[in-house]
Amino acid sequence: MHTTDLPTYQNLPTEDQSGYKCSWGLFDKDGVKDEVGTVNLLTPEVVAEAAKEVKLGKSVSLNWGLEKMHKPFGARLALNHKFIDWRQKEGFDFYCYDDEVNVNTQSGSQWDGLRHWGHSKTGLYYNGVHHDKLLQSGHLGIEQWSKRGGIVGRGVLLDYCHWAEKAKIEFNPMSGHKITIADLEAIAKDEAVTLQPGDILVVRTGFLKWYEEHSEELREKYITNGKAWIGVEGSERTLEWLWNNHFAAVVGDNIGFEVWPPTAGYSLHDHLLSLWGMPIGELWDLEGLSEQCGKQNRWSFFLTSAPLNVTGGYLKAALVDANATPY
Ligand code: UVW
Repeated sequence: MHTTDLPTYQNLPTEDQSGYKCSWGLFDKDGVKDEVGTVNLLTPEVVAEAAKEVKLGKSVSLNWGLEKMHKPFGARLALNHKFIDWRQKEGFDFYCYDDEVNVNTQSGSQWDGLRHWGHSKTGLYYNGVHHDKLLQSGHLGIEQWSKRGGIVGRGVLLDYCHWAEKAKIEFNPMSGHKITIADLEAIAKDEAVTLQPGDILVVRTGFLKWYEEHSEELREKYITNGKAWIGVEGSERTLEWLWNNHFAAVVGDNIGFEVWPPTAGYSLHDHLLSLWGMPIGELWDLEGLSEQCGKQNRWSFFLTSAPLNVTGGYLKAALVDANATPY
């Protein structure tokens, strides 16, 4: 479906059980249920247009070090990294090491896939698959995004952290500090960017910067055992704005993109992942990108990402190998 054919937020159908606006069925084709959600908006035309963002050909990695989050929130597994020395193996005389990595994919830069989150009230995942049937169904596996060529398009960085510092707005990333749509609109104006349908919205909150600048003790207090983080506010206005801009995906440098704890009824995970099929990128390293965009005073770029290619199964989310090419 082309973005011009999409209904406005007000005209989206209402999902029967949750009572909320929902995109299920919009991207179905020839009677086949859609598996990739708003990634459908990354059409060849949108990608070709996005490639025009490349001016100088310099790229910035958005992939935070896998080993960085030492003690993740919610007792999620941190990186366990093993080296395999082939010299120790019987019958081989290579000089060679392999790596084995074991990690909860939510503990680092990742996309929340459509199998990660069902609606809190109904247990329904994108396009109506129930939690209890999901793993047997084979639907909504992260590999579907790989099959269509990964996630590639025009990224736009709305740099809240940079803007707030400039405007002398004090905020604590380890609190339920809400980034509102009025803030995001003010930032877009300040950066002189015009949002386009099919854009990948990238919001730098300052969460990851805080992490890098604080001790293990404070990280443990406010993240491992934390209860509140900075993020985008959940509200009717937020839903309307995110949908009506027809973003293909959203990304943050924080744990959940949205503020935590979420506002009752307005969990963006519920609405974006379950009701719209919109990927949420989390814990992306936006520090280098912010620096480069600031230097050039140019806040849009060509963004490529290769989600972890593992077929359905029990996978909740994808590691991300993402780069932005702002120059
Ligand atoms: C939160 O924990 C807020 O989100 P996720 O499960 O996507 O990390």
